[in-house]
Amino acid sequence: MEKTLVIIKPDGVQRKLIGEIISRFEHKGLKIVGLKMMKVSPKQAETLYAIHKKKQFYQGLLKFITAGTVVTMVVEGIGAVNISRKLLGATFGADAEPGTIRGDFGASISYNLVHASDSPETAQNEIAIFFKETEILSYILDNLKWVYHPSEEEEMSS
Ligand code: FUP
Repeated sequence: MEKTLVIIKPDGVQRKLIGEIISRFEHKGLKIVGLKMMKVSPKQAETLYAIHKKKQFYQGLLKFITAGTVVTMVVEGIGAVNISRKLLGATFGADAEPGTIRGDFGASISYNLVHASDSPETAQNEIAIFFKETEILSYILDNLKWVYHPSEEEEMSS
């Protein structure tokens, strides 16, 4: 089953949006299989944002993600990566569509509340930055019977 990494960034925690943001993922039908509060270390931040190392905003990005408490989550579901990106909306709240997390709660052109991996491969690497295997749980949510059609069951139980 596809998994992705979601981070509620320091601005999301400070603005008391933890519950609201987690609800978006739960209500969509995705399953939270890993969850913790933490402070991102400089090393974790550098690994997470290695792809942006040459960008002019890189240092600011490191400063922002390490600036305060965050919530990290592993979110699971069929197409979890793609669905999570859609739930987030465009990169900055000022551009993001209403109905998305960034569109509903963000007005900034630099703070953007939440991170989600941009591909299944990236997701695997990013999950490993923040979670040990033993911190990712496998459990049944009975309501998934009403989230997915029976024809999707095989993927659901894999
Ligand atoms: P997203 O995938 O929507 O989170 O955004 P990107 O991967 O394009 O960028 C990663 C992070 O870099 C964003 F969360 C915000 C930051 N960023 C800037 O600060 N300035 C920019 O011009 C672009 C991105």
